[in-house]
Amino acid sequence: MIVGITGKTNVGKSSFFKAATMIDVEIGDRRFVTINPNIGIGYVMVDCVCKEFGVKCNAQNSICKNGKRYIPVKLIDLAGLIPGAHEGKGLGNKFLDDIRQASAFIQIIDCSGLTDEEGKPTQNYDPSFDIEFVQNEIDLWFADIIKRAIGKMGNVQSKSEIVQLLTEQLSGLEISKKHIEAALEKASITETEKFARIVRKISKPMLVAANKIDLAPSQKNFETVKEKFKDLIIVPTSADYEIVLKKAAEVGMIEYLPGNDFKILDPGKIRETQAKALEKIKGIIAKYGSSGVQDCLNKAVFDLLNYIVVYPVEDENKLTNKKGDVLPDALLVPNGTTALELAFKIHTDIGEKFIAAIDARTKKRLGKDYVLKNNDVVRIMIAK
Ligand SMILES: Nc1nc2c(ncn2[C@@H]2O[C@H](COP(=O)(O)OP(=O)(O)OP(=O)(O)O)[C@@H](O)[C@H]2O)c(=O)[nH]1
Ligand SMILES: [Mg+2]
Repeated sequence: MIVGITGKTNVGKSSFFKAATMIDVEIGDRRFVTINPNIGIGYVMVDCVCKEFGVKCNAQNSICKNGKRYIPVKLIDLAGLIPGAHEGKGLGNKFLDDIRQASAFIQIIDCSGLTDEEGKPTQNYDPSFDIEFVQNEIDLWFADIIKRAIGKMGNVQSKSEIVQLLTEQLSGLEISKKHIEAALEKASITETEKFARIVRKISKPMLVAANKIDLAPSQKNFETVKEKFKDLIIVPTSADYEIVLKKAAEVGMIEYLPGNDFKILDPGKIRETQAKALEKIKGIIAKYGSSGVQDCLNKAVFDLLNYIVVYPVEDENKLTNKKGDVLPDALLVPNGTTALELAFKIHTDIGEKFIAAIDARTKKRLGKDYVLKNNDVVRIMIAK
């Protein structure tokens, strides 16, 4: 699963990426700074089950801090778009090719309205337009690919053949048979653009990060955008503030767990300019709950993609792996994953030797078709 960070040029995509991954990528107040995509690891945050079980974790594949589990998610920071990108304008098609791998998008908008549709400085610009044009560019690019795929299909008639051939042709776009079947319920392939739009929405859902929320005009625009796009998840963010907070935490100036408020550790040691900057950030957190970056990642994985968290262990009583690490791994799996599918996800060998799973809470035996629930802690029993 890869979450793509997309949007118009000069809106803060790379800043958001840096805020989420702390990888020092190039950021600049001009257009088309990013050309080749940046790939890195961000984290979703959940309440760890360690609290409920009253144990102390030795997290291995993830991080557990103060009862919060931070689970890795791959992120890709993409080159910026302008209207006409699908026809090659700006960085155009090259960019669009890089989005193939994304399973969901976080579309960053500049909520301040201080950049125009091409990412140049302006005033009083309506960021709603960006939400529309960016989706549109991606959908039109999808439509082009689907048109080409249909062209190659020749004279097929039956629905199952259409599904089969489209699945083959579009597999490189991370579009599955299920996605195609669901889209065909709503549109036929003769209405290519409509079909493309639907299949994109199903296969690569999108939420919006209303970024630069720290700038004064953003607050009014945020309300307008929310009102206009009631069917979209829209999260106010300040990528800039999140970077500042993570850096301040790194040097020990503040205590900060991403997604939460922060605490100044030694107010006597802080310079006045720093105190003022932190105070401004406090104001935004008071108003919106957080810097929003963590919230976006969580919503992308849990709301758009509908994933859940499960904790496989090798000893259901001690909740450990073979080495004795307590609750070592927190895995993200799609809602609907069965015990057997989890076993295969851990290792093909474990899948092949699967006998049953044991629920660590109830100690009950779970069959191969048991559908996992969020926060399940399970041991997989395998044949010797
Ligand atoms: N005030 C404010 N400025 C921000 C925020 N996020 C990004 N910026 C600024 O916006 C400008 C563009 O940031 P980038 O992260 O390079 O934007 P981008 O979308 O990756 O741009 P391209 O790669 O050129 O398409 C920089 O000057 C950033 O400092 C934010 O949350 N608040
Ligand atoms: Mg960039």
